[in-house]
Amino acid sequence: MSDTTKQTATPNKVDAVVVGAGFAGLYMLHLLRDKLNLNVATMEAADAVGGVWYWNRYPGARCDIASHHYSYSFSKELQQEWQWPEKFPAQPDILLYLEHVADRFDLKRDIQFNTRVETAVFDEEDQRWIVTTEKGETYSAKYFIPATGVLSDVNIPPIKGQDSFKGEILVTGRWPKDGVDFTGKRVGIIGTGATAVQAIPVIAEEAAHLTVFQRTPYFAVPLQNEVMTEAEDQKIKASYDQLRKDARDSFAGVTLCEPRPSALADSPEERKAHYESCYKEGSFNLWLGSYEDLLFDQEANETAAEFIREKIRERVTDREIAEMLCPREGVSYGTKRQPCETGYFEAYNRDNVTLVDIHKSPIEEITPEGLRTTDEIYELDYLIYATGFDAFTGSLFKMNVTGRNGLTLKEHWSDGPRTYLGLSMTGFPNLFNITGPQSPSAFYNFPLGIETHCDWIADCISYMNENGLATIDADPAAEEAWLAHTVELADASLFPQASSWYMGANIPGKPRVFMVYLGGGKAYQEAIDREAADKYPSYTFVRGDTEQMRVGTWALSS
Ligand code: NA7
Repeated sequence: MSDTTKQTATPNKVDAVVVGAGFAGLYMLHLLRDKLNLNVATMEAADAVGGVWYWNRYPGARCDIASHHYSYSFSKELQQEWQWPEKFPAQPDILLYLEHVADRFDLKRDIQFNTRVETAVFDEEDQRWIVTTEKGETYSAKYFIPATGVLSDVNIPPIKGQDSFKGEILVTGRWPKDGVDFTGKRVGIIGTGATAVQAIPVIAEEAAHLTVFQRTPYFAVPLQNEVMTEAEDQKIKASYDQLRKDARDSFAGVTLCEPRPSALADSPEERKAHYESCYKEGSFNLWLGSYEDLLFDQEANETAAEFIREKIRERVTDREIAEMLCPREGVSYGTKRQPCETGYFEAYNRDNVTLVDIHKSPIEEITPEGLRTTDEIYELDYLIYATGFDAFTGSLFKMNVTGRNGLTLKEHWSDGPRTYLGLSMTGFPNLFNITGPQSPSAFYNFPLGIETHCDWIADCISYMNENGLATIDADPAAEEAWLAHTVELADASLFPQASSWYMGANIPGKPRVFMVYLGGGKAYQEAIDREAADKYPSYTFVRGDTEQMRVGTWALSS
């Protein structure tokens, strides 16, 4: 238990506090303010909208889901008027889009920028959340809605000598707003996950020399990005309703190749042809659209793994480097998030790129001049940490969330996240998660997953306000059952094998548990719709003083 309540003067009273102004925060604010007529305070640590797309400005940053899918569906006008320049959106274009959305729906006037939430404590007496910010302001809110994203708390592993470096240390997830000029510079990068795979080929073009410090090789697959033609854009826009319907009916909220039943049932020739066509389609088609048993059967998985290793060997000219880039036999493909790449493997054919195996020769320390492994010293002007995130839980814990009876979220989740439907936690009334752990989350197209959650939350709040209800809290048995269900789904797959951020295994000391609901978007939507249609049978409501309630006029069905 902890006492994190700040004693302050009269708090600002609002209906809801939303934290974050990325895809989730913007849409949540829009719904609560403009559809339910609630008084909403939105806090954002950055000086502008964008969330993860504000912070991740590193060279080559791009979304691996196609532009027309990776966008809001709630406004048909917005869908039709926005023009995506490329098939897969680059970070600056996503940021422009979110700026446009914020302006178009007049959202900025209710966002407090440069404001970081420090504590959020449920006040039992008033049945409200008391939220404090680093600036010392206090808010009293009926609803507390973190929209902080799954990948926002950056992981910066402590390395001996870090502070002694005379060059500049850069972190991909906190990239300088004005960019960095690597011309003529010696650059080092730690990490070869999805972020580094995007950054490496771009930085290699600019830097005098790039040294890549790789601990684990990844099964990366081409993104297959291209310029969006006017004709293609118009064609998609003409059938947008169908595209969204198909996406919502799919596993991952985005239409991919139709997976065949089993990699082992096809002949080697059929399988190779199918893998080739998925590889050519790019993005997540090979990973999630090739075979249904790929992520559940080790032998099936190995056929895809070997197909990708062969591609790496074809694309990398130096035999030894090619083998260093190939995940070894027995390592499952796709149990860590599949990076999508553009010219990644070819970058290692350049004379100005060096690959260092830090699994074999670990980093010993950072020195004033560069980085020293057990084998060698590398002199550097810049050292980039592409070392990922404390995913799912990091940003929530940093807000020091405390529920009923002084129970902190950190304590409630000491063995890993436990939620009901990924939306609520027992003992944390009126707090709603958006695309957090135990929802389809990172296995679902985020903008659509965000809309699904925000619509459900807005509908629930509307129901509460119409019925004079003060609090909603998930029943412990429902939370327990949902936890068991998510674990059971994960255990049937190969995912728990990997030391991935899905498992919390990239952060030392974090409980090792798979954090995503693996039942797919459609099954998930049915589960949360049923809960709402049956009037929230797995929750307990407390009736409140109706004078304090505002009555929403909007419902999902309208
Ligand atoms: P990831 O996928 O977590 O990758 C982080 C990389 O950094 C990975 O290669 C790690 O090696 C490496 N790493 C992490 N800590 C260390 C230490 N201490 N020493 C050496 N190397 C280290 O993060 P990304 O930012 O690339 O991608 C995260 C998600 O963002 C991505 O999946 C997309 O959804 C968007 P490891 O594999 O752990 O051996």
